[in-house]
Amino acid sequence: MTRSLPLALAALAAASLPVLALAQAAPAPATAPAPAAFTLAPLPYAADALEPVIDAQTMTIHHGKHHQAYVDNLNKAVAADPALAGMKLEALVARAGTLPAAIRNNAGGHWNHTFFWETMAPVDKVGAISPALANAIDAQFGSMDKFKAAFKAAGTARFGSGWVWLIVGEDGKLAITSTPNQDNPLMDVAEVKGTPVLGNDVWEHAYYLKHQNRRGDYLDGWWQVVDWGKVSERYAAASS
Ligand code: MN3
Repeated sequence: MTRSLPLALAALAAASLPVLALAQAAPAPATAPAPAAFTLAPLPYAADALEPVIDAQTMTIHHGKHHQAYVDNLNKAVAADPALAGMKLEALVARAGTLPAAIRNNAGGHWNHTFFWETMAPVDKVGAISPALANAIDAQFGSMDKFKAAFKAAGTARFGSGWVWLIVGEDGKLAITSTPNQDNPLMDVAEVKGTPVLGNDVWEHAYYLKHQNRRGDYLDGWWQVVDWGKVSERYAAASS
């Protein structure tokens, strides 16, 4: 006697066999390879648009080689661990300390550089700072000049490679902080956590072709291409 399909399924379930096995018995449809989880967005301006503050060759190598490598290596690291499939970049960054170093470094590298490109604009296109952010900087640091001096001090004091940040801390106040390598203040491992509103890359690859060892010169000139309009938008979102 031939059993009906529902009965056969019930028998399979009763035997604790995975019902999925039935579906897998059918020929799998031909599918294209899954698209890479993460992709490199084009620069939001031409590679020479930040000249003379950041030279075109530095921009081209920094975006097309360094940032591309973080994206490629992040995709490889995620593909090697099925538990991470489909996770958003922000989720990987938030739990970086619990994940392999390849994820921490390359997810951080991808997030940080995307944030960095969007922090800047050509000198004649940077937006104005909002009164709310200008007032908060004055209240926290004394003045814009004092803030810039403290930001430069944190950037030059970072030993080796890393980043210097202006964040809205967990107390809602502005703070300057610095992270090593490709860590950032959103990571569970950050010494000082918060929401970045401004960040500068102090890896040598960000400035060496133009400034060689003079990181301070790079940090001084960089203010000319900081898009305070964008930074103010982030501040409004982080402090609302
Ligand atoms: Mn970099």
